[in-house]
Amino acid sequence: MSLSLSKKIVWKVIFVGDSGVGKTSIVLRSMGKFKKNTESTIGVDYVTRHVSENPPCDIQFWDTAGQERFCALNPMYIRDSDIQVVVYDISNIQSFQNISFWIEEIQKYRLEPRMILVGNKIDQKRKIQQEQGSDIAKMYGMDFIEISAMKNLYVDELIHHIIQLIKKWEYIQNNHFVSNVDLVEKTTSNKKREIKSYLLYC
Ligand SMILES: Nc1nc2c(ncn2[C@@H]2O[C@H](COP(=O)(O)OP(=O)(O)OP(=O)(O)O)[C@@H](O)[C@H]2O)c(=O)[nH]1
Ligand SMILES: [Mg+2]
Repeated sequence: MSLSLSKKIVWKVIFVGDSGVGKTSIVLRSMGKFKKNTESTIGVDYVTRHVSENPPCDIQFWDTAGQERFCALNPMYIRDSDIQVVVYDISNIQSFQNISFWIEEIQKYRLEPRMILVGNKIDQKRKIQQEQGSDIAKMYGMDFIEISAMKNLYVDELIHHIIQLIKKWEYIQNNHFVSNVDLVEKTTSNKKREIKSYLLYC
């Protein structure tokens, strides 16, 4: 086994969106947890998830504040991020209307962003149709998925998709990993087909 196979890389995934859309809840779910009464996030926090697939890496999920008064730090973390997840609440029209604000913030601070649009709270009465989310995602060239952090619906698919994106980049950046990545791609190809059916646009 070559030395570089044990190389550990940290990837940064940032979650942005209006206050109350469920960013903290999604980040907690990514670690297999859920808290019914989350406090509004002040500043920025992160959790780290270790991925053991070859090559192993750590993924940091950065949870930002949606409240305007706590947003001052967000640009610094957007600039430093590899993947940007924009979250809205499918039962909250305002949070959907504000998507463009969050996307523009990302575009302001991150050259060549890699953005994913997430409609959360699909367990709630819908005010935003799936096609509306998918149209916006298409317009900005984003991937799109609808989930429920509370009911744990499709959160695994979102996280799996993020991991696959990162693996693809590792493949491009470290082409000496070709054979290992091929292996991962092959073993996950069935799962990837499943995910495609949840990801409405990629
Ligand atoms: N019904 C439902 N409620 C959810 C879901 N996800 C989160 N919530 C609830 O929505 C509320 C806000 O969730 P948070 O995760 O704190 O929202 P946030 O985006 O982190 O908010 P800020 O930190 O203020 O930016 C909490 O009461 C959560 O329990 C979901 O999928 N469905
Ligand atoms: Mg929060």
